[in-house]
Amino acid sequence: MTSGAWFGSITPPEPRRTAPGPGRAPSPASPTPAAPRRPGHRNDGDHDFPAHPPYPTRSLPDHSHDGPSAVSADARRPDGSRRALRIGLGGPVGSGKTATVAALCRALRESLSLAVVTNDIYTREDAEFLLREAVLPPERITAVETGACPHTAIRDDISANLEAVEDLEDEVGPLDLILVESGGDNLTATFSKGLVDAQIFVIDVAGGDDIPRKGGPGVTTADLLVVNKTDLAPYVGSDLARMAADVKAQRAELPVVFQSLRSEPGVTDVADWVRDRLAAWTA
Ligand SMILES: Nc1nc2c(ncn2[C@@H]2O[C@H](COP(=O)(O)OP(=O)(O)OP(=O)(O)O)[C@@H](O)[C@H]2O)c(=O)[nH]1
Ligand SMILES: [Mg+2]
Repeated sequence: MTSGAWFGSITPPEPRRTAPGPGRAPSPASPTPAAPRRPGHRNDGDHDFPAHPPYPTRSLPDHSHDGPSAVSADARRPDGSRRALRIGLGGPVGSGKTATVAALCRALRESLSLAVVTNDIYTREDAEFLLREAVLPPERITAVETGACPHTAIRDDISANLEAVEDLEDEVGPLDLILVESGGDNLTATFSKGLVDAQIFVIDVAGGDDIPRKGGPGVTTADLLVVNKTDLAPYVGSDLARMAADVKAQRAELPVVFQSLRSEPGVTDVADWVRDRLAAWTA
């Protein structure tokens, strides 16, 4: 492994974009008149919905890309050298992905050479946060503006993210590890195996202690599930024991970390997991 020095000046590079996105929608000059409500479908607190189930349920196609058709990213660079291990962090909006990335950078930057790609829909907020926090030198942090649903850029058209990780490795030199943070998305969002070698799915206790039970490919199949913000559990009435039992039922032996980044040991368990993955990658 190589070791990485780090410094802190902020000179943000230009963000990359995926295929031309819709851009930020202009604010309407006046509010759009509300569409007339259909009888029996009011959403004004006076619920008079018909008895369930008034609608058919059906399974939609599986977009998790975990099946045999998923491609594996080439582990070698064009010159034959081994490329960096790529780990994706996905999960709902505000669950603590950027905070986890920042904490991982602080925990690993002295012993590893690492870099980060962030994804935001219309901005580069997360990259700017990491730059402000000086978690890595600026040239090791780059942003992708997805301009569309975040899962599109990490699962369906991964070209902008692939270009970002490859450019980082070309420009910064040999890297041990690249963290790719997805924009916040829903429980179905997963990374293409053509983009990352392993994925961490970050949920938090404030999103509801029923989230693990609701499943979805992030919760059930991510290589590591992180249940973040455990410090908030008493304040939002989340039952951590119940969450742990639901996680066990959904993931069997796949690993899970319950963490709070507001107290010790913080990101230590996740950092250890990353080190283990890297050891397996370089073995
Ligand atoms: N109390 C508490 N707050 C946390 C913890 N981790 C993160 N936060 C806070 O939660 C908020 C959202 O964290 P982010 O890291 O920006 O979340 P994110 O998943 O990157 O959000 P998006 O990129 O917008 O989807 C911030 O105010 C963090 O400081 C934690 O363990 N405990
Ligand atoms: Mg973020």
